[in-house]
Amino acid sequence: MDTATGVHAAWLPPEAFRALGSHRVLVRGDGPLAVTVYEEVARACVDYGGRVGRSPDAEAGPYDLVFALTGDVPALPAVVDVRAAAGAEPLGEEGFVFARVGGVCFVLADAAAGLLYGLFHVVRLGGSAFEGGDVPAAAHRPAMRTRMLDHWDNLEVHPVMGHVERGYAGGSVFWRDGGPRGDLPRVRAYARLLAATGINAVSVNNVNVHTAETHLLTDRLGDVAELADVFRPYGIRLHLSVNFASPVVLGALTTADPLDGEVRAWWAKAAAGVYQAIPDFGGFVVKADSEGQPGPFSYGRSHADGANMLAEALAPFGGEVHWRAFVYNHQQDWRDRSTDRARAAYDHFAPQDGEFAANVVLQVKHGPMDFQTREPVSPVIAAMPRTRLAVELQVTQEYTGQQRHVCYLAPMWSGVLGFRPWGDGGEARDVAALAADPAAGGGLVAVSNVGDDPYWTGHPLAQANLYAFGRLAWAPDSDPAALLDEWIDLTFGALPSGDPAPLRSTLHAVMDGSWQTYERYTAPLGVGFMVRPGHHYGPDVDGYEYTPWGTYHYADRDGIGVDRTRATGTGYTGQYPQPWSEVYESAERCPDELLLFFHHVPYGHVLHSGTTVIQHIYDTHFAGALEAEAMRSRWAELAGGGLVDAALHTRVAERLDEQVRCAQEWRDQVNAYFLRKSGVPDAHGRHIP
Ligand code: GCW
Repeated sequence: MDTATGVHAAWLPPEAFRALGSHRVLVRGDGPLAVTVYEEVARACVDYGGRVGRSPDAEAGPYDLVFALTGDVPALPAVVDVRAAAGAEPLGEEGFVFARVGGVCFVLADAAAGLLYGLFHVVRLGGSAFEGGDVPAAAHRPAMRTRMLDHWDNLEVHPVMGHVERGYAGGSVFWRDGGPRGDLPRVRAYARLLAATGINAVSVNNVNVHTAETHLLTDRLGDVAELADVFRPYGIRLHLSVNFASPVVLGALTTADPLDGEVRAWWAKAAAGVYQAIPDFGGFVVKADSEGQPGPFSYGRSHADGANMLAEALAPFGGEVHWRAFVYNHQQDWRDRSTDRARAAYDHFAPQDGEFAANVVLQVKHGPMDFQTREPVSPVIAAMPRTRLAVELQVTQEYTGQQRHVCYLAPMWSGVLGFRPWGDGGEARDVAALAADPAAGGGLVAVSNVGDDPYWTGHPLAQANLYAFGRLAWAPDSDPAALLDEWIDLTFGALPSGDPAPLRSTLHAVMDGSWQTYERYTAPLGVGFMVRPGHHYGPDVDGYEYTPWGTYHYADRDGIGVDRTRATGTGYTGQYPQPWSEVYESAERCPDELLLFFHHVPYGHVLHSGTTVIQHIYDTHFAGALEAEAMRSRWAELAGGGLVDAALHTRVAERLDEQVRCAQEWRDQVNAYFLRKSGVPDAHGRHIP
């Protein structure tokens, strides 16, 4: 536990700074970010006996590591050719060059943010930064301009959704009892953890903006400014979720019509007020006309009308609108087979491509439904070349075990980011490239999994998801297993035993495949949901089957799945470009893991894997539950070995007990359900209740 905050140090324990803090370090540069770098190094030097200086005077003697801005002639070594390392592209506000020449390491950047990211690069390198021969200068730049975490935090405990909507790590780190929580050291520790992964934007309140939160925009702005002051030294810009009906809710006007002159003037004034309090404010996040939130539809206006009005208010100050594309009919009649929720975002937004202002970012969930364990990539991402798009992921584990189950999500995200909407031919760009595009990209966003829990994330191993998200936003082609190693090295690097190998192999065994294990014991073959309605934890196969939410599996005695084909179904497959529109259309060509998302097939349908759908359901559910047991046994072997802190070990062990129990519940409910529906026995004669 960190002594200043009383919470777990996560991936920045003092030991992670050992190498840095035991050398002679020069930190140049002015402004709050350079001061942050200096303070980080100074603290590490106090801990580990190194020395930090601000000016390269001869008396201070030689340095082992130099942080300097490229314009800083006195500190800049002629030996490092920054421009050659950077190549044709500028380093940018956040990029840096790292090199080692003649035994001295250099972190050089055009702006202080680059020094900050370079600092954490050196921290990740650990002792190896200072060992060996010369390292040629190499440029490091973030792939995504915006790397953002959204909090779904309420100011007070909501009667249904709690303090943090879909939060599984206690209360909010920002708010309590309707006002600021007041624990700024913890907020600072959080900002620091995020900066170390590369995050540069945070939104501090729920996208479902209730009354108290609506006031953050105006009379409660001071509370937001206070948080912005804490995030600023770590290069993180604050964003606010705003209520589209603010002009009405805050009592000033009788309409929130985006084309009304008074409404526009109201927002312009509100934005000016925000920038007066927070000059580097990032912008607004908006959930409009979605799940009951107000929006432009009430006034017969379009999403573009609504978003552009807010964009106009923010534009003079350089702010952006993150307008969410999560729009669908949540009051659907389940009897109506023609409405398909998966179609909704594309149907609403694709026709408006080109209509959004330059400072509007359309924030699109990675899949067409809602953060399920397995979904195809949203077709919206390829459908709007003239709109800036951000891809939204969910670090909080709403549908993936709610931080009671180990579910390392980086492999899933990596698959999303590497998906090529146009296949391998022609314009073979992947999702990451689209989100990162300098002109049309809006970056990568995720819903945070953090709360006021002493381990930040409830499940200590869920910290790895937060870490990996930030790193993937910086470098989307990172290998998820390598990111796990980074996280292990930083978090558990300084083991009392001195040998991280047994812990490392255990963590890989438990975590690497945990997302697929989770998939095996939950909803099969991409069909999704089957969770308990409302809170979304644990199995309930028909829980959403006869509800208005548009989340159905259509299982009957003969088969299961949603027919989303053009030929006989909802036509959703037509929202994809080639080749996927053809691949998904065909039950023969569709990848097994998405078969039931796209097709309704008989239980006897044979998968590419060679087994039938019904046998696949039995096999995966038996296997998934066994894998959960194996994860628990593997973790138990660490007990008492001194490789991890005893309290942390116990916390994980307890959660693994729950994971095993829940996985068995999933196995039994799903298998029993399909045995009863289909009447087809398990080919291996295993017990199905
Ligand atoms: O995943 C769903 C959640 C809602 C959430 C919504 C959204 C904030 O169940 O709780 O609301 O998505 O993304 O807006």
